[in-house]
Amino acid sequence: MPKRGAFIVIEGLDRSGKSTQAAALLRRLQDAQVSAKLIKFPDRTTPIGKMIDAYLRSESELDDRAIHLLFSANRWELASSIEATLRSGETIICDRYAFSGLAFSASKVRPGSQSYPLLDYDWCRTPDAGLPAPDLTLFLDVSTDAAKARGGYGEERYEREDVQRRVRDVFVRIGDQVEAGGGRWEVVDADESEEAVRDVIWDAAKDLVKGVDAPIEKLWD
Ligand code: Z5A
Ligand code: MG
Repeated sequence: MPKRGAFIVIEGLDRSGKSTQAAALLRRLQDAQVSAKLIKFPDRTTPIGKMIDAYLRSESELDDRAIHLLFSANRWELASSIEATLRSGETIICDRYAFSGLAFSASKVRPGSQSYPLLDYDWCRTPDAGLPAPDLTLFLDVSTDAAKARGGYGEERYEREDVQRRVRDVFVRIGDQVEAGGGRWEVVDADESEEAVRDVIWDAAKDLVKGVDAPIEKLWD
């Protein structure tokens, strides 16, 4: 039976270099004649994505549960096309996925509190259960100082130091849970130069992109 494509997710904090590295990995795969495409969440082009975009730019206000479900719906819009692409033998590089959804929502705190969660972690996880599960997630771990020194930090809703710190804590919890469930979660030091990060990512992905024999797993199954 022919192998299917690999599903590779790049996650991380704000300005950790996800989009830069996702594009670099795509170029490298194309140079190596590997059939691959790049997708990104949120996909701000769909009707749901446009609502998300307005929220992130603080042009609209939405209930915290409602925006969480919209982010998830934005992934479900593409779920069957992700599966079809992988089955056709094409590899997918995905710039942010359900783990961002969980990390950003579950790190929200109640007004006036620094630590009391607004939304329950398991409640936040549930809407994405059953989506195609990644074969590999690369978590780009960046320090606040390095992120702040990079362009564009602070322009959107969640780009604040206290928020990013809490988000990182939830990402660590998610990584542990992914690994406990048999998934692959690799932490990459994203304070390093663009080239150094590129090499680490290639090392982690190079065998996988030759094709995958195993069936597509379901997230949080
Ligand atoms: N969000 C959510 O709440 N729920 C969800 O379900 C999902 C997302 C999917 C928008 O995401 C927000 O949505 C995000 C999470 C939330 N909020 N926050 N924070 P987005 O993906 O659209 O955000 P973005 O605008 O693409 O920013 P970003 O992803 O945070 O940036 P990045 O992709 O990680 O970084 P970059 O664009 O590749 O690089 C940033 C700059 O740094 C750029 O000038 C690069 O040239 C430079 N760079 C990159 N790598 C390096 C290294 N290694 N050294 C030095 N400079 C570098
Ligand atoms: Mg990006």
